[in-house]
Amino acid sequence: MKEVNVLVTGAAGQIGYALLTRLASGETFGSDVKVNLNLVEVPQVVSRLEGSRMELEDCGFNTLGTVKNFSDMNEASGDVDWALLVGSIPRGITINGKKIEERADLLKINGGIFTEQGKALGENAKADAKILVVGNPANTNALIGCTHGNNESQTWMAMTALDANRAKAQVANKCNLEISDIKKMTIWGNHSPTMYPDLDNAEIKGESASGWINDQNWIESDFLRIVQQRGKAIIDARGASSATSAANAAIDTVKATLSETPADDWFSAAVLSDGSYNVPEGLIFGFPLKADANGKVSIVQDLPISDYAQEKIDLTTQELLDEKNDIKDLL
Ligand code: NAX
Repeated sequence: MKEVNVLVTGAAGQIGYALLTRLASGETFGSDVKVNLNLVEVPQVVSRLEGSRMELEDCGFNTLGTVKNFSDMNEASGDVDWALLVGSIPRGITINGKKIEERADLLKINGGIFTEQGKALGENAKADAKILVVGNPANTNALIGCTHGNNESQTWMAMTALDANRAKAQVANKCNLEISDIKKMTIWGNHSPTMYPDLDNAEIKGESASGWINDQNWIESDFLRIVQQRGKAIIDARGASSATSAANAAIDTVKATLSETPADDWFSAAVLSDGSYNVPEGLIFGFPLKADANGKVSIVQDLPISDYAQEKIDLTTQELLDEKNDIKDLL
């Protein structure tokens, strides 16, 4: 059997819990691939991972390989093909007597984590490793990790697939469509309420989604607001943040890069900007992406951007520039 080595940080958290079985079951990498899991947690809770390891064993998956628990990224990151960086310090936690509420503080604390994780992955993970950052603030955490990884053959992404899935679900509900009728959903920019889900370039049965929907008022008010605020709505309803849908989106992102993207579709994630669409170079920015047969990810070029869309893209660009400025001493 072939093997794939997958590292997951924050593995004892709620997204981690929802993610592990789906990574190990054969659903993600295929029924002919053994999945070796390196689970990483902070020292205080690393012992909980033993419970996750036992549960994985009890699932009886043919495709489950080794499961190892770590609190040290250098030890965990050796020969890794995939790293799913889910662990981060949430807003509202109290550290050294101070409640962390400000974005700048949150960015700096997580920046320290992603500096170390980036270095470890750059030095120890495989040359063609892919790294998906889920932990928030995901784009800027990925920028810090990618900078310190300093390994150009590795691919860093921040997750926006959950936002893309949320956008598709809203359109499907509105138009009474199957999810599979909706293709080419792009989330431009930051994984934050400034993200811009693009219905002009999304397609429904081969036509522009905004043309098909033909209700600009719904698109600019209800749709945009619901997608941008969906994370908060789930916290309000559930008393906890999205976990199943976040884990699902991480699996979707991994799968999207395992084979060539179909000609009539693309996928959404944030990658290092190369200046495409006039986004400043050196931001981790949500773009429309395609993977080739070798899993190489590239940005879909030459999409039309309306004045309205450009305004929204400028807003999310500015937020990412501000975040980058907040952590400039970590780069
Ligand atoms: P939990 O608080 O349940 O779990 C986080 C886990 O990370 C904890 O077990 C913690 O011990 C661990 N951790 C913290 N620092 C670590 C480090 N340095 N190394 C290894 N592990 C570490 O949070 P959960 O609900 O699982 O969410 C995880 C992250 O995903 C949060 O930052 C959250 O904001 C983010 N999200 C990102 C989404 C996206 O679309 N990009 C959507 C869902 C989610 O909100």
